[in-house]
Amino acid sequence: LRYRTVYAFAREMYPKTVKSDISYGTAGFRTRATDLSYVMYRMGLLAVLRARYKNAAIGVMITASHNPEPDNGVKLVDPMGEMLEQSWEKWATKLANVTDDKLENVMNDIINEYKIENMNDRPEVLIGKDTRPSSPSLAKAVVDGVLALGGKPIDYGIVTTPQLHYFVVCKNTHRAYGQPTEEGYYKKLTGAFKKVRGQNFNNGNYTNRVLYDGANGVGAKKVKYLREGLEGSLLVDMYNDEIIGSGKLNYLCGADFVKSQQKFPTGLPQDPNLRCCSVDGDADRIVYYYLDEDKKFHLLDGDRIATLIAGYLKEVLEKTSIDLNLGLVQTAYANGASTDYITNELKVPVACVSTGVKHLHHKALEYDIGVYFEANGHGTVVFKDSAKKRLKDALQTNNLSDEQKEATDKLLNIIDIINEAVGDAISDMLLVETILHSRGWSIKEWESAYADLPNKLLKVTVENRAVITTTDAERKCLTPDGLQREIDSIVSKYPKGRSFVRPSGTEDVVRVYAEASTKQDCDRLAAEVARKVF
Ligand code: 16G
Ligand code: ZN
Repeated sequence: LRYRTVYAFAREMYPKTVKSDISYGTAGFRTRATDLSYVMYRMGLLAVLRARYKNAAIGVMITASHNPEPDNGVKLVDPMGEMLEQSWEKWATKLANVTDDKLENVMNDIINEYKIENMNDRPEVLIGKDTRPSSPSLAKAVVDGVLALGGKPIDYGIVTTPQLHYFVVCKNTHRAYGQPTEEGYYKKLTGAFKKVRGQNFNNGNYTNRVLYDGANGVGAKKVKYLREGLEGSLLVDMYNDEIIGSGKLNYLCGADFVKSQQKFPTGLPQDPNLRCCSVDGDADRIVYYYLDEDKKFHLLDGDRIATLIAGYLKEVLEKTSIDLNLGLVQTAYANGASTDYITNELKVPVACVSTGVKHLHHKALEYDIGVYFEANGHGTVVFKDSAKKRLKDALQTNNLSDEQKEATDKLLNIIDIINEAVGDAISDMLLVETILHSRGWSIKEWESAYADLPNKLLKVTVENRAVITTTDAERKCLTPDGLQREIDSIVSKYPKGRSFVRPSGTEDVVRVYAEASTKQDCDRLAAEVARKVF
């Protein structure tokens, strides 16, 4: 009987109103909020199937991240906090696009394909949403889908994407990772942060005040709670915190605006040399920046954060008695100067993978300690369980020198500042602040490690972007025939030139990236390559 209701309910309450297909891309489904109700209901169904198949709690996050306020989206979170496994993406796409009368068939196809037999189980589905005005009704659609199929929805209300990932991991590790509540999340992060910082809130050229651009979204709402727990150890000055219904979400502010426009956001005081950071609309990305005495804008993006973290972890690690391998994962968008610096100065191995968090995360898991960041500010650090165990065991042995003991203890606390489940703007901010404090660095000193090569990102609209296929972590084109040869010959004319093209996974465009030793060369290189793509 319940089964009949599932599909009757779908037809009545959440009919498929949109004819055109959508696809589950690198960031799940994302489109205009008004076109998403039936998709949400269906993702509620899919989450229950996935949870039954994995015998674990699954997450559903409703957000369109840095997109404008009228958009929304949805992504599923796997049991250990990863993005939905790739082989299920095609089922998500099928389920979203099938007509109402065939919905039952696709559901049965999934049940058969994965031999899901425990259809009477009542697994938990954790649901979170961002601050968009459309999010509550879309969350209700997910809840209805979960209930219709007999799952147990747990509505976390408005949370950041990384908070939801954290809750899912807590649930599935039986709280070994932390308490699956917001309070548990803040306590874990701030507790570890305060321990590492100690009683001296300032150090050298580091001052414990940061200007924080909340993008008028969930990242603003949540930092208010965090601040209380920090108890003055870090002063977070909040800007752009008009939240629900202001229409200002991500508008002229937020991490995506700052990174892609390479501009200072609206709403923050423009005093020189103040350390500023911006998060995006679901608080899974962060970038730092400042204005100098001449009002020149300086950006410290994901590449900078990655190098700061990797350099520091390497140093702390060397002071422990334990030999763990540390690696850094980037994408082709990482500035060439950062890659040179990591390889030649830090001497940390670097891997390059395709765009998208799941690729970076997956690769980072190959190291004992894997740091990964996209240039856009999404990233985190992952530690192998065996690595954590070795650190903990070492601390128990009592045969460490004081220095080794201190370093091991510090590293273990640092692990607790980090949200290993996924890139987390709030946790990344605490980590950056911890490192700058420990080094006694101002933002300028952090920046002085290396000089970014001038770089440019262009969008080119073509009839069919799928004709471009790539290899070698998207750094080389396979098709159309001859394109790569042309790019190679253009690039060879420019000192320190590098350029690649790839079809976007989130927009109907081809992206062209270029960098070169001067701004003028870089602009020319980008334009020349873009012309070949047309
Ligand atoms: C998605 C990805 C992000 C990537 C971006 C690239 C996730 C959760 N998000 O937003 O990591 O940088 O896509 O977009 O994987 P593009 O394919 O349009 O360049
Ligand atoms: Zn985001």
